[in-house]
Amino acid sequence: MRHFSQFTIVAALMLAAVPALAQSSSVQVDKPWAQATPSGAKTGAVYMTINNSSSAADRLTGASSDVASTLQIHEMKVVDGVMKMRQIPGGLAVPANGAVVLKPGSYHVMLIGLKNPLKAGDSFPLTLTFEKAGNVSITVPVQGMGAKPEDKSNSMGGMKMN
Ligand SMILES: [Cu+2]
Repeated sequence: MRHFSQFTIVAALMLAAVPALAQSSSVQVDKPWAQATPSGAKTGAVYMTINNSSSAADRLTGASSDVASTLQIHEMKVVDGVMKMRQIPGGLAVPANGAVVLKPGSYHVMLIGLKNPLKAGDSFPLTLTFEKAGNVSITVPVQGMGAKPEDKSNSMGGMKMN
């Protein structure tokens, strides 16, 4: 029955591949982190790298988390010599087969109306909403004030898909 057993192995391999396909998403979030905030602070910021493995561009249109009353997608720009930040109209573009980096002094997810200060060593859940990829839930670790993300070796931060 050699022929039959070879078929069985092939069928088993095909079945094993199904769960992996079901969980794949075009958007993956790498190294999310938030900066610790001083006590009394009402705002904070979240940074990350968003990778898009799809051949179609996507767009980060919103975010939600229990740690703050409002979350906005912001950019920072120097206008007339002054660093200003504003909400990005229509959301943040994530290029096809590319990535966008959210980092201090640039793009970030703004936490407005923080309920408690963000303490280094803590982490909190956050859900990102993409135009095409839908909701992506991540866990955001909080790093000390002045922390550089390159110095830390945070893993995927407990990423999972909705
Ligand atoms: Cu901001």
